[in-house]
Amino acid sequence: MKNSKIIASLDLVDSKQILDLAEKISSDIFAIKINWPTIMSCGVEIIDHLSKYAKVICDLKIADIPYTNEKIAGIASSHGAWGMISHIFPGEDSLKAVIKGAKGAKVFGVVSMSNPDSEKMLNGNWQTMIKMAKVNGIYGIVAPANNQDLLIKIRKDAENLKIISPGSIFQGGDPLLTLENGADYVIIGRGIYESKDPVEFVNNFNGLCKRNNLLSS
Ligand code: BMP
Repeated sequence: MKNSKIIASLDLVDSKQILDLAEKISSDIFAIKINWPTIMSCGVEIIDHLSKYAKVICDLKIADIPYTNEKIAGIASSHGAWGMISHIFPGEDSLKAVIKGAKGAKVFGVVSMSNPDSEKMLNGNWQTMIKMAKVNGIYGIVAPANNQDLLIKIRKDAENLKIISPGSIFQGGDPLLTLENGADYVIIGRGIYESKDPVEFVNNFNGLCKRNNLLSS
C-alpha cells in the first residue's frame, strides 16, 4: 500500500463498480472504507474481495449490547477486515466486546461526528470517549474534517491515538487543512468516486500532501 493519507470511502452499492474502482486506486491510497449500504447490497464477502486490493476498514458504527457487538466485530474480522469503526457512546462493556470480537483487527472509536446536529448530542462528550478509547487501548478515533476547532482540541488530547477524519469536500471540510491540524488520515468518499477521474484525484491529493511535507517520501 502506498504512502498516502487517503482512506477512500467507496460508498457504492454495486460490487463490480466498487471492485473496479478499488483496482484502479488501491496502489495510491492508504485504505478503503466501506459502510452498511455497501455490505447490505453486495454481501459480506465484499470485505474479502476488497482485502485483495487494500486494507479494508468496515464502517459498522457498532453500537449494541456486548453480546451482539462481539458477533458483529467477529464477522467483520473473519472476512478479513483490517479495521472497523465502532461507537463508544454505548459504554465500556460494549466497546470491550468489539475489541474482543475484532481479534486483533484495528478498532476506531467515534468520538465526534461531522453532521451538524452531532454538536447537540454526541460531540460534547468527546473527552469522556477519548478517555475510554485510551484506557481500552484501541488503535484510533474518528473526528470531523469539517469542524477544525474541535479537531484541534481532539488532536491535543488524543496523544497516540490515530485520527481518521471524514467530512471533507462534499461536507465542507478541507482535507489538506485537516491533515495539517493533526488528522493522520482523511476519509474521502464522494470527492473520489464522484470525481471525473478518481485516479487523478488521489494522485493530485498525494502530490499536494508531499509538497506540504505531510508524506515522508
Ligand atoms: P463523503 O466524503 O462522501 O461525505 O463520505 C464520508 C464518509 O464518512 C461516509 O461513508 C460517511 O458515512 C462517513 N462518516 C461521516 O461522513 N461523518 C462521520 O462523522 C462519520 C463517518 O463515518
